[in-house]
Amino acid sequence: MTTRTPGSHSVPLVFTAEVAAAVADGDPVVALESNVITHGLAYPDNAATARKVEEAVRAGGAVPATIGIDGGRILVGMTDADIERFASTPGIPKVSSRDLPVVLASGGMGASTVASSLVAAELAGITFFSSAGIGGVHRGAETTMDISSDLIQFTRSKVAVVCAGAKKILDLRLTMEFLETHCVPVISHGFDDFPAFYCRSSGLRAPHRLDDEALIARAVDTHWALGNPGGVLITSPTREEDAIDGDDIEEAIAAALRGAEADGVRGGAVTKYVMRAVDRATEGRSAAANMAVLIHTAEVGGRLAAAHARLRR
Ligand code: PSU
Ligand code: MN
Repeated sequence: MTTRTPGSHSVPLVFTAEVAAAVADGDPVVALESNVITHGLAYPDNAATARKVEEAVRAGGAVPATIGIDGGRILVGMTDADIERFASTPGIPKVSSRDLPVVLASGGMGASTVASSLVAAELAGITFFSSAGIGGVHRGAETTMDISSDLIQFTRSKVAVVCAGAKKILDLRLTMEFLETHCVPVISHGFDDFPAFYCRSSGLRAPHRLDDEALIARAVDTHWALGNPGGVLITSPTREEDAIDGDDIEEAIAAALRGAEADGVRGGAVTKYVMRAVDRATEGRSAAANMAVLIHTAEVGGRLAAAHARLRR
């Protein structure tokens, strides 16, 4: 299937039959990124996790559509063989929004970040996306200017984003400020604070709390009815029993950031470097929490997409 965009260049989208049918019927669909598969975890844990995340979206009541770039086309929904290939092929590049045109024109495989997955979801007619941890404003951004394009993409793609906040490796206070400045609504689902991935709280109060899923779905629609071009960020904290205490990992994060600086790691490589270093420092304790938050977020994404689809029935 191919969509036409202004300028008449076509962006080839390849839907799985299930996702195509769900989109056509107005059934709930949740888009998922693939960078977390290729860069977040090692094989074969990444393949197993990607499958569990898809199952969690289904448990929430929606159809999962994992996004990836393959041979100059955007995959909208992956088959099991696709997931296996993305999980086990070394060296698949991380593709954010600005990389999309180049990677699509050149062919080859690419792993979609939150930002590029949102571009794909909007083209595909999918209104919900879920990922446990979004990119944000990095610590030290006042000198490095390292701000994830995920945040910019929220202002451009009409897709609701469900997440468990962002990791504490970032500057979450500046991340919240950035979202406010750029008019991105942030709704915390059933919790007072903005969460921090596998830590339940970032220590920052969320600007809005809504506990009712139908109400959240209405707020998303109202954002678009107001003529806004972008999305809404909806956060849900990981479950209490799966969470890691924020103070416990602060030291590991600080050490990892010093390591990145000392090793001259810059730009897009910082996120992966720091995440891996924190995982090592917490001796795999974060790995279980990591898996739990990915699954939790996917299920909440499925439920919210289903609540949103019910508004139209
Ligand atoms: N945050 C996480 N885990 C991740 C990422 C972010 O807790 O794996 C990944 C996502 O794919 C996100 C990307 O879209 O990193 C952001 O990278 P950058 O900061 O380079 O924009
Ligand atoms: Mn960056």
